[in-house]
Amino acid sequence: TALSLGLDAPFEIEYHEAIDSTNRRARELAEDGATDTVVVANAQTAGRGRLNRSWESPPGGVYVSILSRPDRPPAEAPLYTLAGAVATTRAVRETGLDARIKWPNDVLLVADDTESKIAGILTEMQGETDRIAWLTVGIGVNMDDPGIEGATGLRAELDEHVSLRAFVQRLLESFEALREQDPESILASWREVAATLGQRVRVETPDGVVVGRAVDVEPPGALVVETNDETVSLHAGDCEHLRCA
Ligand code: BT5
Repeated sequence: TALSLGLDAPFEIEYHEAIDSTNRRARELAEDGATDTVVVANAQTAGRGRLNRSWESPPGGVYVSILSRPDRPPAEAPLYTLAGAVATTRAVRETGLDARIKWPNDVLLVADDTESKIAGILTEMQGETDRIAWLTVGIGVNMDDPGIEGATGLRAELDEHVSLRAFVQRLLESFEALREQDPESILASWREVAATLGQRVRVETPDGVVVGRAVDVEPPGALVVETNDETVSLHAGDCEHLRCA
């Protein structure tokens, strides 16, 4: 129940001490007809990343899945990933850390020449022909260092204690405010906290590898990259920031 975290939100809150995956549970709730529900867990035993990858989810981290039924076309689903990433980045920045977004779904801490992943977003949805039937934005934020190369956690970075409850509360409020906004405002907020824009990038897309300079993000969340001879819009892929290039 919401009482387990004492959260105050315009959603139904379902809390689990441990669960396989909050996104898996949100899908189950959606298939049972639920909406506007947030599944929160203290630990996951089978946390999911994109493309069948896994998400390390030790106890004490933030594992949240927000289920809703936005009245928008399925093609706009990527906007919710961007909104989830902006909300997460804002919540992390409020603790004083310099968080930025790596397109499309990573939240990084940027210090000197190193980037460490502190959070990731996984959006899953069911589309109908002209509208989204249900959509889950899954957000994982590390509290402790998960012990993965290139990853870090809030408690590992901050000297003072971070209240999990207060953090999740801010995250939900921030997401709630963003998801009501029009696509252009979401993109504008995204640009403000992007790590990727202006960088030389190497993006592995389903159609091959693209190397160039990331110059913008455009609806519904595509990365615009200038290569040597053309400008391309990438709708999905794994992005790597290239240093010293
Ligand atoms: C993501 O995938 O970054 C999306 C992660 C979403 C997790 C949340 S937790 C709540 C909800 N319920 C779920 O079951 N999932 C969502 P991707 O971009 O594919 O990154 C996954 C890759 O990041 C892995 O292959 C590892 O290399 C790395 N990784 C795994 N666990 C990590 C962690 N805790 N912190 C940082 N990096 C991690």
